[in-house]
Amino acid sequence: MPADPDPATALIVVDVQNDFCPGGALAVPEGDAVVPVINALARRFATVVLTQDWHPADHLSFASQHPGRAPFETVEMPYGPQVLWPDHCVRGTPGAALHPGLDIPHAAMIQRKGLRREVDSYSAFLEADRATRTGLDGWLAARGIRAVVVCGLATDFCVAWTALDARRFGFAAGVVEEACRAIDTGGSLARAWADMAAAGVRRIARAAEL
Ligand code: VGL
Ligand code: ZN
Repeated sequence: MPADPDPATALIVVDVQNDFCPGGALAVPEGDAVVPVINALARRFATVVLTQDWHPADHLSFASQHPGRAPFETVEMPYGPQVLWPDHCVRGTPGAALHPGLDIPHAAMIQRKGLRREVDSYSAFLEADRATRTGLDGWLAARGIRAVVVCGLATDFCVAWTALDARRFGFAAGVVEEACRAIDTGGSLARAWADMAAAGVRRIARAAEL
């Protein structure tokens, strides 16, 4: 059994929600396969944060809000390019609920994101306008956290953006590959790993290597 990460390292479990799992509105291939891996991983961390994609029903990241557009197309928003998605993780719906197999009773908080109609938020730290902070950076810093390990769904969107922003806010960051699954649209997965490498995010193939 590998040694536990030191207490200044937190685990961030990103968007392990029904809509990102098989049968969900924006199903990530094998998305539910991360659940047992993450349950075991979380037991090694004193500080665990969960995130939850939590959109209003008319969120502007939904293709349904853009007549003539289809899911996985890209549009220009005031803050830059935005991939359009199927309606997903509508706040309060079963699809937005955390996967029922997730078993992390000691998780300290749930960071919801994507609440404002006009602005998406892949990152748990900073919305897509790149200006609005969720407050997670301060929450972690106030608890003496200096490093984060990120896992969950999807590798190439919310996991990657969260890990990149962790670096931006001065945390050491790693991503556990076997505890993630990707959407991989338009080359997004390769780009995400390249961006993370450039930002100094550690790529950890297996939890046992932590
Ligand atoms: C996500 C697309 C849209 C994610 C969330 O959790 O990676 N991807 N909303
Ligand atoms: Zn979303």
